[in-house]
Amino acid sequence: ILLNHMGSEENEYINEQVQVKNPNLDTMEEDILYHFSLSTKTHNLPEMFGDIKFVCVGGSANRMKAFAQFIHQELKLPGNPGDIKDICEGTDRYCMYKVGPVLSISHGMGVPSISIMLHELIKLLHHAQCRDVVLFRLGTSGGVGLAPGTVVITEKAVDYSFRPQFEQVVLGKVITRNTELDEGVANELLQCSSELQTFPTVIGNTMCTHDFYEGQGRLDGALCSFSQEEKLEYLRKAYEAGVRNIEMESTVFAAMCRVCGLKGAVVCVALLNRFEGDQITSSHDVLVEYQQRPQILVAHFIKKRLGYI
Ligand code: R2B
Ligand code: URA
Repeated sequence: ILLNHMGSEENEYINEQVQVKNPNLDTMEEDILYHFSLSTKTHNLPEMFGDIKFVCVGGSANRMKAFAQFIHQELKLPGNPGDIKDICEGTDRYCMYKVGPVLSISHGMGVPSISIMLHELIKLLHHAQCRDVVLFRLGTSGGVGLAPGTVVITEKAVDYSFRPQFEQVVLGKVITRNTELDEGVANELLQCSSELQTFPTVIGNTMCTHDFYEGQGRLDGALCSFSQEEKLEYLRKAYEAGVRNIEMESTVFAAMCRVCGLKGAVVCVALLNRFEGDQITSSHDVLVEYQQRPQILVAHFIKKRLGYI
């Protein structure tokens, strides 16, 4: 049953088990997680994934492999971080690495790509009977009035008109879901950044768009139908609505976490200040260092939660 008013599927966090909201799954003899190349018949999901407590997702396959190797070092786990194997090697849609209680998965670019991954991830965590899972998106973004390299912890994921909601078309009708993220996890992450004191970090709203160019008000795409002044006016309005960065996955991420009883957080580094320009002009090395910042922050959070610090 699909209910189409906001809040109708809200999870009450009574049972901390990861919840699917689909009665059809109970009657299926096998569930094939096609884009992961995993299935409930061919894989023992509780044995493979039952101990997962932290799931970190991010756009790029290489970056999520690097994160898996980094967290392996940080948690001082036995074995060689270079030997970590891609659990989804049977497909090249997404990659997945497991390091102790941490799962690192790539999701590609944009809402459709991450939402397919999240459907299969949430089913995987459900089939594996995981409990008390925290899900992080570690990403890149365009900053709105922030110095490049600033890390933004998302308070609310908002749409193109700065509303905290995600619209999905289901059977030809629009369903709207709330996109507020877990306040406790966001504050804990901010606390981690003040302990680290290695890069500027803020809490703010994150605008999610369906395009990198026109959708984010860039003047440098193959198409552009607005003026520089119109662009700046839109960014100013976004800033006034509390938006501090722009990316392409946060609303569906937040909406799906909320409905399924997962505590979710979005941590993205700003690669540039969109008031200053549209092109990403920093050197490769600077960009690599920026992209490590959300990883360092979330690794600190995980180490604290596990009692390493
Ligand atoms: C941030 O970076 C990507 C676009 O360059 C997109 O996946 C996002 O959200
Ligand atoms: N990712 C985005 O979606 N936008 C930017 O400006 C930079 C990275």
